[in-house]
Amino acid sequence: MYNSYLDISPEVKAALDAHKPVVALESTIISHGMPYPKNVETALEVERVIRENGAVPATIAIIGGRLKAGLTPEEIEYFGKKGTAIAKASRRDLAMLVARGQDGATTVTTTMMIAHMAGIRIFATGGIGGVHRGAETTMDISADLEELAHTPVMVICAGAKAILDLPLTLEYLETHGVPVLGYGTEELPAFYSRHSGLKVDYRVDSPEELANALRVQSSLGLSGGMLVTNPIPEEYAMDGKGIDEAIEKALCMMKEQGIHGKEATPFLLATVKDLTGGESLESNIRLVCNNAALAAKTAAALVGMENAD
Ligand code: PSU
Ligand code: MN
Repeated sequence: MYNSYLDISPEVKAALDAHKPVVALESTIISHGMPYPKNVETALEVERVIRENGAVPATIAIIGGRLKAGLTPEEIEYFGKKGTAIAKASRRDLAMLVARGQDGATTVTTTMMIAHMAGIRIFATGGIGGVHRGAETTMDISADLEELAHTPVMVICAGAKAILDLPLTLEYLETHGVPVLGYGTEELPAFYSRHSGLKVDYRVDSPEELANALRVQSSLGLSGGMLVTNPIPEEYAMDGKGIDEAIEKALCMMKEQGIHGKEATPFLLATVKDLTGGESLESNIRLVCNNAALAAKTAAALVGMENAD
């Protein structure tokens, strides 16, 4: 699909033209999700994991008003260093940032949009946005859920953080027709934890099964995305009280400080990280790499099936 505002990097373009596997990655996780320089190290490591598993990484961002699919290591360094000084770009921000020639860190929403424009169908990240706790009064529901309802990209994540109302997030996804798949599990993982006590819609056990599901969804002419929830590897999981207490405390602090809107998620992420120390950051990095490996294998399985057709 041609879009005059889109720049696909030469490596990503060559891979797409040759029907080779490509995996999209977001940039908000770099600028707003982790501190510098760990964010840059992680972004580069995630790209390496994707290559090791047979796919080409396409980190997505907005730079000087251009939509980018595929960043150079220098561009990743720039995003990591500028951090939260870069605008967090959701769907409503896209036209204004492009019109003004500004930079934007793409969330799950805008990464899905730009991946779709570029012809990339699989996207790996850490956690998605969802329905916030207290949404019945704040109406804070992430645009990520709406994007999953409309844009045909498979998002591979580790579930959603318990800063959100997970049961309501599942209800919202059901209403909007988004399949929630569990990789090797019937239970919805909750980011740092492998457990939430909630059920996914379907358990899926191989990259081939994921790729086939995406192919069928597309062949059926269904327009939305698919959400794959891949539990954090056992050895990095942080079950139990520490993380729950940190989340409760972060939610209280947010209320006290009157933080809302687009600041809510970055505030909660940073506060939970501060309260739990470096351990949660390390878990976060490991789960993103785990998702990147699964995404690369799924992208490889997808093109394998298509090239055999
Ligand atoms: N959840 C995480 N890590 C993240 C995000 C969410 O555990 O980095 C980021 C993603 O970019 C996601 C965005 O798309 O926050 C959601 O923001 P909001 O809740 O404002 O829609
Ligand atoms: Mn929000």
